[in-house]
Amino acid sequence: MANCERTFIAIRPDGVQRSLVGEIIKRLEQKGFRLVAMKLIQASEDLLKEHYIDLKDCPFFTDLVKYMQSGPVVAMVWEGLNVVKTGQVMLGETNPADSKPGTSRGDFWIQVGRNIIHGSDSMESAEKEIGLWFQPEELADYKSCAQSWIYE
Ligand code: DAT
Ligand code: MG
Repeated sequence: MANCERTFIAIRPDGVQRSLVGEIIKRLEQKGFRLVAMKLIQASEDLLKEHYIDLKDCPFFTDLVKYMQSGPVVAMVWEGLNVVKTGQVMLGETNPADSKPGTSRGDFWIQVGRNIIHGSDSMESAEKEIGLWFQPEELADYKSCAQSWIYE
């Protein structure tokens, strides 16, 4: 079902340190997406290298992995209609200058290497990333009572 699309969203170490966890979660909750899983985790180097494997040849790869290990991250799975695409729009662009006000990055971020939040860029990456960060039993199975007020 389209309403059951899932994405992986993580608040990165700078987002946690800057006390933006509540604000970012609030935006996703208020939009109407359903929270499926969440944990505060100090990610291992292996996990992060696998998570960013597509960027392994980029000059900033080592710094990126180091930065992601510099503190805990809040790893989450969110569910809803078009959540991958909409989640990315709500997060903002990779280039800080393109991130619009109203997006999490647009409102809270200045420089590319400290961009507070990660979101899956496709349904395939979402599936891969959810499997990487969560065990199947960590994904909560419940029905949101707001469902029929959010979807026709
Ligand atoms: P996004 O996080 O918007 O999906 P991405 O997947 O292309 O962007 O890159 C992952 C992260 O790598 C990004 O959040 C920050 C870092 N990064 C990307 N481009 C960079 C660059 N040119 N210099 C330094 N860090 C960069
Ligand atoms: Mg990306």
